[in-house]
Formats: sequence, C-alpha cells, structure tokens
Amino acid sequence: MMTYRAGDADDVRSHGHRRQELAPEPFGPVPSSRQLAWHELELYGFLHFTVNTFTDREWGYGDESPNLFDPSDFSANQIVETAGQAGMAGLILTGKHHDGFCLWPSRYTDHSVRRSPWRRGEGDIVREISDACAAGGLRFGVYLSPWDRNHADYGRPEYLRYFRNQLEELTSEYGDLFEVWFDGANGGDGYYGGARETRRIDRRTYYDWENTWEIVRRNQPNAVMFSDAGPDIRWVGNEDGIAGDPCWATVTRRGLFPGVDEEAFRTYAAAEMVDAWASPRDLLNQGDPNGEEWLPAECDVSIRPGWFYHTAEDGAVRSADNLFDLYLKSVGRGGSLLLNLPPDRRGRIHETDVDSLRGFRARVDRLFAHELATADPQAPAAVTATSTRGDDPLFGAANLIDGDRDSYWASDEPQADVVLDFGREVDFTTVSLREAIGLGQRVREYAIDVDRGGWKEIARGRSIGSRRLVHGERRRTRRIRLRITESAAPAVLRELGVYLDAGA
Ligand code: FUL
Repeated sequence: MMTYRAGDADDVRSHGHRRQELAPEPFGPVPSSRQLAWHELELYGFLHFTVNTFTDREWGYGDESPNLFDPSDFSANQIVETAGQAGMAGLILTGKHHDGFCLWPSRYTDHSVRRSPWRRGEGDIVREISDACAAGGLRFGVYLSPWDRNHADYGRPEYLRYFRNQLEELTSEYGDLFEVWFDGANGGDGYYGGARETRRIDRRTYYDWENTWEIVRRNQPNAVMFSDAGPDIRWVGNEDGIAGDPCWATVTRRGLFPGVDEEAFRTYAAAEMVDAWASPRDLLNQGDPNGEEWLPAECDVSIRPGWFYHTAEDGAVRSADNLFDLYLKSVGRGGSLLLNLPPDRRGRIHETDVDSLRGFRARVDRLFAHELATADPQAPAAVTATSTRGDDPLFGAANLIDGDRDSYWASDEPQADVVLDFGREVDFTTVSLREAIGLGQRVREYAIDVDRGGWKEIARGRSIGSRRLVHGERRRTRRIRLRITESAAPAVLRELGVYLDAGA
C-alpha cells in the first residue's frame, strides 16, 4: 500500500485519483450521476398556472375556454427573480395541468395559449419561463399531467400517443431540463371532448411508463423524473413539505406506482412481510433503509393553501418562519424542498408571497451566518476521529471541515466518533451533517454530544444521507462530538458543519 505524506499530492486531480483507487466499496444502492446532481439543488420552486388561475379552481374540468387565459401583466422575469432571491436553484412549471390547457403552443392540440387572447395567441409561457431561468441562472423543469380532462381520447390507447407527443415537444424544444414531473392524480370525471363522463384507467399499465420514461431519457439524459414511484425521485407521501424522520433515500420500487395504489401496495407488503409501514404514504415518507433502489424524497408543498392562485387566499400565505420550519423538515432531513409559488392573474408572484419569501431567505441566511469550525483561518477547529480508513490522511477527519464536496472522512469501523475541538468556548445552535452518498447511505444511528466537563448527549437521530440539519437551542461548548453508533458499513461523511444561528 502507498504511504501518504501531506503535500505529496497538491494537485487536486491526483488527490481525486488516489481517493478513487483507495476508496471504500460502495454500500447498497447508490445514486446515479443525475441523482447526485439533483441532491445538490436542495431548494427549488413549483409554478402552478393555467385556466384555473382565472376560474378560481384547483382542478379544471377540461371544458374551460382558452379565452379565459389572459394574464394582464405577465412577467417571467419577476417570477424567476423572486425565486432566485429566495435561494431557489430552479423552477418547475405546469406545462399542462389536469384540465388539459397547454401553456405552450403544442402542435397536437388547439387547447392552448395559441387560442388565448394573451399575446394575441402568439405567446408561449413555457418558452418565456425557460428563457428567464436560463438568463437568471436557474434550472428549468416541466410538469406534464398524465391525466387530461379535456382530451377526447383520454382513457383509450390513442391518448398515450398524444401524451408522448407532448412529452417529446417539452423535452426537446425548451433547452436543458433538470426535472420532469409526473403527477399521480389520474382518472375520474371530466369533459373528455364533450363526453362529460367518468373514465378510469389502470395506473399500473395505461401509460406504459417504462417506454414513456424512455422519451425523457433520450432527450434529457441529465433530468431526473419524479412520480410517486420514481424512477429517479419519489413523492414524500404528503403535500405538507415534510419528510419523515428518519427519511432514507432508499426504497424498493416494487409495490409503488405513479398514483399511489393502496391495493398494489398491500399485495406487495404481504408478499414481502413488510409491516413497518401502514400505507404506501408512510413508506414514501420514510423510505426503507433496506430498500433496493436509490429513490430520494422530494417534499412538495404550496406557499398558499391551494396550488393555484386564489385572491381569497391572499391572507393565508405561509409566513417566513413557517417556510423556515419546512426547510428544516425537508432539506434538513435529506430531501429536497419543492415550494409552489402560484402566479396570480397578472402573471406575477403576489406581493405577499414575495415578502414571505424574502423573510424566509433572510432566515436561512442567518442560520448559516456564523460557521464556527473554520471561520477563523488562523485558528481552525482541530478535528480527530477514533477510526480512519487505512490511517490515511486522504480519508482523515479534517475533510469534514474543508468545504470540499469531493473529500470525505471514511471510518474503518461501523462505530466511530469524531471530535471537533474549537480550542475555546463557542456558542452554537446547528450542526450540518452530510454523508458522501456517492458511496451509499450507511449511517443507521448517530448522536451528538457537547462537552460540559464530561460529554453530554444533546441529540440523537437515525438517517443522515445527503444532509441532516440538527437545529436546537443555543449551547456553549469547547468541543462537539459526533458518535456514529450504528452503521450498515463503515461511515463515510463529507461534512460536519457547526453554526451559530444569528436569528436565534
Ligand atoms: C396533485 C395535483 O392533483 C395538484 O393539483 C397539484 O398539481 C399537486 C402538485 O399534485 O396531485
């Protein structure tokens, strides 16, 4: 084995090379490169916008006239700037919601902006938002509702061709997408080209998902796809923006289908003798540490009670503190936060929402305002571990505080402690942990202690995954200890951050 000497490998590339050579074997399911990139985004926005905005409904029936869609002062820039200032890394727009009205001039239907008075039928909301995102440095994604209450063929095989044609348009004509969102709500009554009846589909077979997903893979190999069952990211099982605690990134997809299917789940649960989750929603919320696929959770929630804008809800916009709490319960538990901002009838994000978002951003900034381990470059905290892979500094605990997302501390034992010694008393409120998830989710239980003239445990939890924020009251200590008390394979962590929340 090679012996490492500090300074041997100043060249980052050779560090990377040696690290790869000597790295621990991955454990269990691991994220794809598109999933890894998605994990870095953490916070992004949803835009629900269609004829519903003008009819005051949540689910349009499908018989709405395109004439209704006429935002008086649409501004993609105002929407994208608002999202960017809130710290959002991207935006996902409802290209078509259940009512079937298309925000882009699809070649395959007239039920679109082409028939609207807005921009005299020459406008394209998808284009304007995607362009504004590109200009503003945000990623762009699309929501395309599989259920279409307008289309005459919905429920018949012919509709699948229409749906795929639209997916082809959206994934090939609007630049790079980071995410494609498939809603689980499916089938029921609707206009259906004038039939006005109830149509049911078999959620497991109707969309031939495996082949439908192929369109996205071919056109957008880097985009992740969302549904209740993946294939890349999963629904978190509620629309409250709250991940389970624990929340594992792994799950077994058998038994899950886009459109939560209780019956299919029960069959699966009985066969697998799974009794830990009462319903598919529980399984989606918490994941499964023994799951066979990497399928992390996305927490979707609206800033208002509804997904679409309603004037009557102007007084019910989530406060900055409420959004901050959701951030801790989603991003802070290893999921992503997909926060819906519904454009109003002008085609802008309402002032009240803008205010809340501004407050929310300021709140998150305050949380991370004082980083304690490396804030003083003259006197960084000393970090030591009870176990380090091959006793090699390449995998040393110092990597936990170096701010480098590629370097990590690797333990040689399933149980190991890390101590961060600040060399002076510090006040802190928050600990940020990240596993190096490229090697799998390994930690099963951890605890955090402070030094009160003897170690005192202040927090204990199970999953870490891509991120765990442990946020609590202000405490004073000279040293912090992280104990990995149980791990399915020796722990591999990339970050141990300690912060004093300036807002506490
Ligand atoms: C649900 C839909 O039915 C809602 O209208 C909304 O789009 C939400 C994000 O997903 O299933």
